[in-house]
Amino acid sequence: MRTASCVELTLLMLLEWRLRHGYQQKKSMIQSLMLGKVSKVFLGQWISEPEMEKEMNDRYPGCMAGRTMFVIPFSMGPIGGPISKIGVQLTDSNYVLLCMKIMTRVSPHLWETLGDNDFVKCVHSVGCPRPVKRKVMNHWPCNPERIMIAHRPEQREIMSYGSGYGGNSLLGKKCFALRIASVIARDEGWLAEHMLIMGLQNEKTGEEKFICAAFPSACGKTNLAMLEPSIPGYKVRVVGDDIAWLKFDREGTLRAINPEAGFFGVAPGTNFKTNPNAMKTFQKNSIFTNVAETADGGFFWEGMEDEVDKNMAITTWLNQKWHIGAPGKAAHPNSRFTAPASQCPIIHPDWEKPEGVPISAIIFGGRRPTGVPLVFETFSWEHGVMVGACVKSEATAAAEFKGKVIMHDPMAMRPFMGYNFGNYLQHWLNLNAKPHKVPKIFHVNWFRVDSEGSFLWPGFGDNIRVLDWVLRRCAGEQGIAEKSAIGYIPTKESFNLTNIDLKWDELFSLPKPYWLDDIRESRRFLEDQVGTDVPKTIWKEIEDQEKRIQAMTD
Ligand code: TSX
Ligand code: MN
Repeated sequence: MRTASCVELTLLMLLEWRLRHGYQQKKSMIQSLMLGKVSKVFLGQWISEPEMEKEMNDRYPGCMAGRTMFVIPFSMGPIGGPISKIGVQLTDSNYVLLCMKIMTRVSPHLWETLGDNDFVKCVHSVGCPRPVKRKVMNHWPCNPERIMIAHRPEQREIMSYGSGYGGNSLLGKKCFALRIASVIARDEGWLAEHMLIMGLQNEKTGEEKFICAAFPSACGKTNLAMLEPSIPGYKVRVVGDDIAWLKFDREGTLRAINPEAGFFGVAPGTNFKTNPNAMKTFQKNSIFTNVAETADGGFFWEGMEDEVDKNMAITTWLNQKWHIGAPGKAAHPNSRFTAPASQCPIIHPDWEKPEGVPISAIIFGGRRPTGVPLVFETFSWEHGVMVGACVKSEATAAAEFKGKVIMHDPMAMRPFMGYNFGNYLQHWLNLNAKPHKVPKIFHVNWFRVDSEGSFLWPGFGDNIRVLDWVLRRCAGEQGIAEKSAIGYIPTKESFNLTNIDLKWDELFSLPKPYWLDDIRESRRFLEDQVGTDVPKTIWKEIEDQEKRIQAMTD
């Protein structure tokens, strides 16, 4: 039993609550903690220890009865590395065990170095004791009505009940490497972020630069991490596609490791055109979840229509007979591949380097159909942190909304924040100090459309042109950028446009009314959701940006 106190609080993720109650709550996370009830704020839900205790006692006693419990010792990051951390997961799911063996470094040798309290404690149960009372669908034991994913950040503990799927059951990933790790990182002076890591080597000079990029879901982060450039000039290699742990070394260089050992990627949309390297990665030793199956035992999902015989008999993820062109979906939209990173043809040779790779640029982005240009460079670290705090993206609509909505997803961390978002922003700001050489911060948008709704930018392999400009800015190249109200914008002459036809002016236009509305809406978001915890520096950046926009010529 633990005693209750105001600081001992539990971060709760109740699935149904996630998106629903967002904009109503006017209190900051800290204020709502005092109410002693679960607060339904947008940036994470919190519950008091005694109430948590009650919820747990309601679920866990006897929850694994009749099942095999597995004990999984795992390392996030290369075993023994200076940035790596150890976890132990208990689970009654063999699916979770198999996925954890791909996604993390599972080794019995971890017991040899493990102390009493230097590991993250992860407990998981599908919440389906035997003999089962309900019908188990498709051999998939779970308890969806009672799902509860809880974190005790101070105790470095994770408790997951009722789900047997993905991020809610593979506790090393979102729960540990983002929610718990962001709290450890705050305490220890580093960052745990929802970012890809990739290397770009200049083929002429041999010089290589590494970048990190954070995007909300449905922006193609995995596709970007494994980019096949459409033009010569760079060799692209992936270090990680989802999570980065970033730490300044003694020289003040920011270094990143990928704490994971595999890719847990969204399957639909992945094919030999959009991501050939992912396709080659999961041809063996991989697990597919909620995808469809072809009659010859292969995998299938939406987006693979050109890669499978059109007469092929297919069984959907719900075990129904189906064929290409038939109504309905073959695979669940959130179906996944789970594949070892080591099998990726463009995995970086240094991807397991214990001290990480040096980061030259941080890129934020979102799915922004209107107003937001292809790329801009922020004015400073502080301006970049503000831009990151205001990241928004078009999301597939929640049940109560019609069509698509633009949702805030600050730093792409909205569902993964382990502590107060205002304090998190202050922690970012504090890193710009003494020996630290902070990287430049950029914002990209691959998804701007014209008045007919057609994409203005070809995306995919052509994104290398954007990264080329980013790296040239990092190298200090002058005369390739122009100052605007929101940041530095590339000059058309400097940008590599060989063999593409573009509506450049439309792609980079900055409509004054749009941007005025945007900055005011962002201010309202921070006021409503973070309140008095927003750092003064961020308010100053917002004010300055509004003034710059006001001064724009219409
Ligand atoms: O992943 C994407 N990226 C990043 C690639 C490195 N997608 C897929 C998003 C869903 C996960 C993109 N979709 C990208 C992109 O850069 N851009 C777009 C939009 C787009 C879609 C199709 C075309 C052009 C742009 N063109 C044709 O289909 C011919
Ligand atoms: Mn992710």
